[in-house]
Amino acid sequence: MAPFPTIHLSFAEQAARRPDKPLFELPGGRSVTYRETARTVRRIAARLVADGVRPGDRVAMQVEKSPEAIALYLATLQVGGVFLPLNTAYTGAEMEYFVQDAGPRVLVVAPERLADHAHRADARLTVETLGTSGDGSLLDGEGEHAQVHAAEAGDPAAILYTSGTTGRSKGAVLSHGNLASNCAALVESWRFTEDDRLIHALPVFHVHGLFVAANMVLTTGASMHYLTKFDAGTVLGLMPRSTVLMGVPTFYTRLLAAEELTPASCASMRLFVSGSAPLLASDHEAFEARTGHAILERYGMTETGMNTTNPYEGGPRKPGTVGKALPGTRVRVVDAGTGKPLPDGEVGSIEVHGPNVFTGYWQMPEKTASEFREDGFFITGDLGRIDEDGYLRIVGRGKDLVISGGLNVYPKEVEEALDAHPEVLESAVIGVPHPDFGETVVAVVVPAVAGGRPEESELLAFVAPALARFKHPRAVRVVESLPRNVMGKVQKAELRKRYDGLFTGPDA
Ligand code: MCA
Ligand code: AMP
Repeated sequence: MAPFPTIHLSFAEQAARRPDKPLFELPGGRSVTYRETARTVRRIAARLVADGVRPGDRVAMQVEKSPEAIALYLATLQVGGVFLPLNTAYTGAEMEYFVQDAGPRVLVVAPERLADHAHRADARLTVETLGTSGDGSLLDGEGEHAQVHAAEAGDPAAILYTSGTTGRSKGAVLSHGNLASNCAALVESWRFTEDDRLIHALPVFHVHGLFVAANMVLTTGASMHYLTKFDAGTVLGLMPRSTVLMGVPTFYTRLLAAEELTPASCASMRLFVSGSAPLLASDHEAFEARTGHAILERYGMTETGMNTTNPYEGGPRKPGTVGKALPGTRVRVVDAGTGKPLPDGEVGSIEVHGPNVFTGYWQMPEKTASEFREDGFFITGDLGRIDEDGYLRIVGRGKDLVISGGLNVYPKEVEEALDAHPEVLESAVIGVPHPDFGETVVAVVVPAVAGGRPEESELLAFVAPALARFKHPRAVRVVESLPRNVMGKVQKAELRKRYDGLFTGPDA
């Protein structure tokens, strides 16, 4: 029987077919071919095996974006390991939790952060380094490991942590089947081919940059302009040599602010994709008016990969909607209480089913069970309705979550950090509209002593060691008390209304 076509195998097939084709096009004109990447993958695989990685072992990575980081991902899949990418913004306290919880066999960090992590090394964990210029202990050896672990569709391929609305972060375990099937559905839906040249300006430690953007390139034999971060000027400069851009809404807000965005600058582009957070209908319309391109909006989640997409062809890309289910995936809107499907047009809980849906939360069987219906549908926590054309519209979130520039911030985590300050009695953290990040984090704080005035700078310095920078409140407001309903629950909707114009109103 033929082995299951994992992302690694599909990449290896492309590398054999077009060894001299550039896979990564880097700033400054350097490129890295499929052959070179395949060799780096085999070298890293040899190192991982020497470090004791066996099928099912976790390989954690917290490094800056580089071609070698992608090679590490592929090498982990090759040897049957479970890839665990971590945001470079995570602090020591956050890293401590992930390493303890996931128990990786290998932790790969940036050379300059080795001192922060060296103490973790013991008989069960090897700490390796990987820099951005081909440096680091991971690349010390010249030996290559050619053997490929024959993974089954249901075997774990990756763990991605998503914060929880209560308590600890949960590791979403994604299988080889999840990654491969979702990638194939996107390649088909967006007509992605070897002729595409993708502008890759997303981080590679989340689903969007790794399992959507990079996987599609790796498995089709396409090329990517591989940027360490998003910069509107750089992206505009690359567009005449590119065909596709995938980004979060902030990319498009920033591109719209640039005069150079014209039909001529987009002449060779065939597709602009947006996701991870709601794209303003006004930005969608403005982009089309400026360039002639209707941005294609799609909807996904860490636990499910991509669920729905607006059409590539055969129908309009409707502003404010996320389109229809991808091939093989089913999406429904139900009454959150009873789980019964609702008629089109009514707002309810969005649920999904399909080969894209994850296998469960790492070592949390009860939490996993509580997020699935008996018939196997996953409860996303998003609220939506199906419109008159059968397109899904996301109208809100059942979960308490802020999405800032495409990055998720769970208010509970920020509130716990603030509440630990001696001058704080309690806090409520909310998301308010922001012109650049879509939404941003605002903290509303009640002082421990009536009339007290905890300093904003002091509170921000206090939470800094516990929270990655993107989770920090962009404003702190001190109030006498928080608005509560009769049940004593803090009314965040009321707070959101009160501070709605903080960054976008007339006084912003
Ligand atoms: C950077 N900062 C942020 C964010 N990013 N603060 C809040 N929210 C953010 N998203 C901080 C920086 O640390 C810096 O702090 C300050 O804000 C300004 O940084 P700037 O240079 O403007 O930021 P940037 O480097 O240009 O980054 C903005 C960005 C980036 C391009 C929007 O955050 C980004 O690439 N986001 C994409 C994230 C992503 O891939 N999400 C997909 C998750 P200081 O003031 O101290 O200097 S996957 C997902 O959601 C699902 C599955 C899906 O559907 O895709
Ligand atoms: P995460 O699991 O961190 O990747 O975040 C997933 C969440 O991002 C989803 O549950 C949605 O709330 C949100 N999301 C992703 N794509 C979109 C979109 N196109 N429109 C609105 N929300 C989105």
